[in-house]
Amino acid sequence: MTITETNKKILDFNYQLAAQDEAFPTLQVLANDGSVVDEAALERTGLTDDQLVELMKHMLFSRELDIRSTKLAKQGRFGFFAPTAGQEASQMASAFAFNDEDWLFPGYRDIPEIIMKGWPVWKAILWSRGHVQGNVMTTDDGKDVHSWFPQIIIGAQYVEAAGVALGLKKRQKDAVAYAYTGDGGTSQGDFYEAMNFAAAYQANAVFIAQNNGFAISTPRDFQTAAKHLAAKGWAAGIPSVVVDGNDAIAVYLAAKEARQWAASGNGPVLIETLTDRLEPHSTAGDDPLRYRTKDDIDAWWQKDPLLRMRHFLTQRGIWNEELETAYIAEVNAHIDDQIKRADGVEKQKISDFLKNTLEVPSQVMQEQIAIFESEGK
Ligand SMILES: Cc1ncc(C[n+]2csc(CCOP(=O)(O)OP(=O)(O)O)c2C)c(N)n1
Ligand SMILES: [Mg+2]
Repeated sequence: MTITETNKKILDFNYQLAAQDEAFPTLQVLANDGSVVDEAALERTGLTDDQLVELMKHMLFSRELDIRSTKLAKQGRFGFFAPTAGQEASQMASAFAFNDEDWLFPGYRDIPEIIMKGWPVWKAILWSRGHVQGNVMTTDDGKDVHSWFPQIIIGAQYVEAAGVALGLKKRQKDAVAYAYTGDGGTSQGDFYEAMNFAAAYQANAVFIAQNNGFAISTPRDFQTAAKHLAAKGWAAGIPSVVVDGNDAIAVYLAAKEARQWAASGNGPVLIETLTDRLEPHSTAGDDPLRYRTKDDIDAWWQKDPLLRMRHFLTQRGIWNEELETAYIAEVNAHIDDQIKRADGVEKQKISDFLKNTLEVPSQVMQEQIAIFESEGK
């Protein structure tokens, strides 16, 4: 007698592990040299040449902000900053697929995505310095920016996004909540709870897990035995995709289709972007060479998402060095202007800081506020 094929497969644990690779192949549209590996997928994005250039500019802006922020932080002029170099496709190309009406739930590394929504750079600088004015989510024209503040508590923004996504669903809005976390974030309880909740209510959420291989110094394999972070979405019953996170076109396509799916009332989607953080974890002091090799970092620089996009657009005849140099100069002049603006804002008093911590200050805080105010601080 032989066991049935179905039962054999059920009990074949090696098969189960191997089957996960087949279930989660990597979405890719551009090869590393910028050539198109799937023309039909490129067409499916619906991106015009103007939009492709706009996306390239967003990615370049992000890289320049990263370079300047890192230098300014070393001079003590920018506060906390989490470097973004290497993640421009994962961040900017995904964010590019959402509308102003959609609600962004960023992590601390997702400052550029908020700026893409119209949050001025000077406010981002004040936020990095812990200034209360950096917590005002409006444009310079006074319009609301549909974004929450960069979340420091790993994974917590997923729970917040699930709640807002349910609200959008109940109000029948053509809008979604889109949330970012890292590979480390997918090991948190909040990550699972949020996806489970959002899926149970078929809420309008798009969850993006940026797998950059490390949670500070902890490699991804030490954090979870899951072969694909995307598999965690299947456990919640939601469509989940793995994308080449350094391929801006593939990331955009996945995000655009996920948004369409979620906004149409079909429930959430999880997108895992495979990418790399080319620089230290933050400006607060981190030496990547204590937990990864220079060869590994150098190899990822060869897969820089900007190189790939630059080659692609140049081959298409819509981008060149001259345009890039001019745009970079423009961005840096803007950043200079925004730093001056942030520096010109009146310093926050210690008493103001305490007043802004809790809606109703505790007895002890009230006493502290009175003491600092009496000293003019
Ligand atoms: C709940 C919680 N635990 C621990 C930390 C400390 N911490 C800050 S960043 C970080 C790593 C997060 O890694 P990942 O989610 O992969 O994001 P990445 O920094 O790589 O973008 C940790 C553990 C925190 N901020 N919040
Ligand atoms: Mg990470």
